[in-house]
Amino acid sequence: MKNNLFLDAAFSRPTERPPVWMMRQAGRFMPQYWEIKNKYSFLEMCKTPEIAADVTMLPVDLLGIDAAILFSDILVTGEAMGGELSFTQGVGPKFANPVRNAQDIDRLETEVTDRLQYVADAIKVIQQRLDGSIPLIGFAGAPFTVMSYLVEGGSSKDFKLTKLLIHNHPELAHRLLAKIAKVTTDYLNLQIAAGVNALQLFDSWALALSWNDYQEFSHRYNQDIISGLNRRNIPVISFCKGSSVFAPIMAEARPDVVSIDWNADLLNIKKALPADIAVQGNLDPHILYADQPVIKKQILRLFERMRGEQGFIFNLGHGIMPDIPFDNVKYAIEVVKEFKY
Ligand code: 1CP
Repeated sequence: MKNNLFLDAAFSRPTERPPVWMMRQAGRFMPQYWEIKNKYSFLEMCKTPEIAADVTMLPVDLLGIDAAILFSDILVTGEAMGGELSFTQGVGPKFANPVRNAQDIDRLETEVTDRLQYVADAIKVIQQRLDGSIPLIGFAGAPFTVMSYLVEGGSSKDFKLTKLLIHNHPELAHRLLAKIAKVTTDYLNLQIAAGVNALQLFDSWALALSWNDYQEFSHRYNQDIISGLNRRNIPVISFCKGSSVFAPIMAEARPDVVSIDWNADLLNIKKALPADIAVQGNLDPHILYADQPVIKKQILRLFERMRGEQGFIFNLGHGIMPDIPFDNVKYAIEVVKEFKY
């Protein structure tokens, strides 16, 4: 790898500056994304390896980040299991056949890696394009977060149906979570076999859970997935919103990196974790709406706080919002790249 900063930091080795990539870096805040999006549906983009590769490469070419992330979505596992998935502009993801009872759960299939072969094909095209310049991060949704979309039938603010399922019918929730976890483990191993250099597990909506429910309905399954990966030399990043609170539990699943939302002081979190677990984060993405001197000040404040620490990857506490100015994202990356420990 010509640029090893990301992998070094992920494995808690020293780096000359923090590496940088951003969640949702291959997306809607880029005018160039819309040039492609206006011609194809979102799922067509994901399922056509050349197009998925084109979009993956946008932030590589235009922003100069230290790691690329596969262009896809966390819900492709739910679709492969039998969910009728669509994405509508302004509405977001929808499953037309939500999973609400034992029959629905039993109908979901678990031997589905063939249906996800298009992702392996995209990874191969992307690696040809990257040509050893920077690492490629693959990813999947964590079972709890994917379950929430399957059960609600789409996005949710309060996860009411998902919570009713786990509280009234925990045995059904566990059956569903175990099925998703099996598919997710196979899917991430498929991505490793196809050539990704790192993996991130996205449990975006774990923050909806209490401490006990997080352990029972999220952490257990993430742990099963992480321990089932053929992960030699492939760092695994565990992300959730809620990580400011859940980080010590997340660390028990033994990822290489825990990705932290913006509520916590990153150094305090790092110090509370085992020394060989790196942290990723944790700028509030809303800072990227602010004036550029503010962006610079906030990034440098984080870096001063983390000075002297090994195992720190700069990222946002969650993804870039679609209406964040492109120039501000570009500026933030320049600020990171000028910094020296
Ligand atoms: O209409 C469009 O242009 C589609 C918008 C879009 C994009 C660009 C969606 C629909 N997904 C994506 C790409 C995507 N999603 C990536 C690509 C790589 C990157 O640049 O980071 C990744 C990693 C994801 C993961 C994802 N999808 C998550 C986890 C991360 C997070 O942001 O919390 C979640 C929760 C989703 C669901 C999803 N897919 C798309 C939308 C709009 C949503 C969120 C909807 C909601 O709020 O529930």
